[in-house]
Amino acid sequence: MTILSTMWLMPLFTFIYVNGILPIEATHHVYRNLQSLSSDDSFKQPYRTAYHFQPPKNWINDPNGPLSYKGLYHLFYQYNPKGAVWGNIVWAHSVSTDLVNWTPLDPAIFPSQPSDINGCWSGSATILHGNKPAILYTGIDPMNHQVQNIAYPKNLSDPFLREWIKSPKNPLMEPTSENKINASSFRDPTSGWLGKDGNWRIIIGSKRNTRGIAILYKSKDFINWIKSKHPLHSAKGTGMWECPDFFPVLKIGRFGVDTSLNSDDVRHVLKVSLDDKKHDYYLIGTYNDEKDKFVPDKGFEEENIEQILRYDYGKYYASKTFFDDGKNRRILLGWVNESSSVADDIKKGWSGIHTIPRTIWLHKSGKQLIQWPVVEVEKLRVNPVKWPTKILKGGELFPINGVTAAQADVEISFEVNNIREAEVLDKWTDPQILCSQKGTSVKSGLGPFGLLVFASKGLQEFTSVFFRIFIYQQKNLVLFCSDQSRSSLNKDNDMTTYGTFIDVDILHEKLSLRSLIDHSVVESFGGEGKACITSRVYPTLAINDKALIYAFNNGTTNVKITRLSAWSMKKAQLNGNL
Ligand code: DQQ
Repeated sequence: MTILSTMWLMPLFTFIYVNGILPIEATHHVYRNLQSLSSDDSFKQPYRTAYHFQPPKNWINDPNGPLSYKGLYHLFYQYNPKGAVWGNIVWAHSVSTDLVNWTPLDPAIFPSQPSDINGCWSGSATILHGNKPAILYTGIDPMNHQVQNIAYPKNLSDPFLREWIKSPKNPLMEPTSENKINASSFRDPTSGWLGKDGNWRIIIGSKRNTRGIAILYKSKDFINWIKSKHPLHSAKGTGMWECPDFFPVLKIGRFGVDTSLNSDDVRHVLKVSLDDKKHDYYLIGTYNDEKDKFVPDKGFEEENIEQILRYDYGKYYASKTFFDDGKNRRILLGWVNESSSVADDIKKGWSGIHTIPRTIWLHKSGKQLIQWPVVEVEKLRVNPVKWPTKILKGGELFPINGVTAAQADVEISFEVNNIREAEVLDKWTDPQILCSQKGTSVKSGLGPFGLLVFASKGLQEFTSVFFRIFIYQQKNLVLFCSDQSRSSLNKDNDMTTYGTFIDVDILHEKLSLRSLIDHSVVESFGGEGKACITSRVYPTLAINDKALIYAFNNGTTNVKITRLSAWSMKKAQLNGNL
């Protein structure tokens, strides 16, 4: 039996009563009795990641305030210093020179003044004039109201930015009866951007009834903030907008740009983490900085939610970008929650990892973003394995030998010729449902073909990441899936199959897949970064050197592997691996 089924389970949006005063609306499951429970030290640790970010123990969630300063990357993150479930939240802090190897520092921001005494929740960093970083974050006050605070580095000549001091003017923004902001739905300030009028702007996530809102504030000095009459954007029926992010992307090219840039050369991206769906959705559109309005090309109100773009179609939430001015790129960081039971998280003593930081840019079509693991992660690659071009006949399965299969980076590309063999799809179906209905075992004309990872010798366990080609309305439609349904003999895990359609023209392009495999995570990039799916899996047999990887084709028609490159991955320095 899992703790999920015990009396400690409280529903999402739980109202907890602190000191008998007012409730906190929590966005995470709240298990009061487990918040300070230490782990079972005898538990073997097959699921700790070797190169995906995680601290040595305890719970983590959202990446906060990423920034680059004096040659160092700073990552802050929501952290429970006392246990493996959400609670006691502080801003933990790590630094890196390459976004791959991380050194831990002491927590940067923790409850210390009335305006954050009940918690230091998510927020963002902004580099102010004179290269001075500032952090805006949500504090939970003694009334359990969500308010916005500022903190500055104590010593700007310390590149580690170890100590942060809070303004005595906190809170800078708070819900009042005049501004009619909902005190339990007012959180996660973005990085600031400068308008042409010289004023800073930020947005803060909120909701009114079920309308999700990006509340806009403006300021001349980053201290005194005035709420704008109109939000930057809002959409009915979307619920609470957590961790909004708003930034420009160049119309052409891969370089990132400063968050304040607005010109004819850029489009703008608004990302919101929908609390009701627990997914990160993004809209591409135009930002008019005179009217302070963002108009998406395709918005939540015009489209079905399944047709709104997501950063990742797997387990992924509360992401945030920052502009890396040293390398002129925009970097995206995201939180990947566990898919194991709370009882198992308590046993292993930790919960939550981050994805490999991804560089993002606008695809030349202007219709979607492209994401690719930062190039620095390739420093971990060793012992390359390469295949010559290979035909993969229907029903064939080839082991990819020579790599440490539980800790690997695999790139594979397929060429598909007999397009007319593809299955006809009569009506549009939610791709995630299509992936789980058809899974890995249902054969079709073209597909499934792809990779089996974390496979045990007898295939009692495997996770498959694959493509399946359909003909829909006389055109090819490519389905990209990550099927966890056979990933573990331990059935206490969430084994939901994930999937999305992917915009690849298979008549003229190869169909590529890259998977970053790391003990309990498979982070996959389809179509050269057009779609990402991150899965958490907990095999019981296919662990460490017992894990295998295969290329497979379970369709009836041959496909050609035009490229297979695989590497074992070295361990990164992750705050002291256990
Ligand atoms: N996590 C934080 C909130 C945010 C949520 C609390 C998103 O600030 O809205 O840990 O995961």
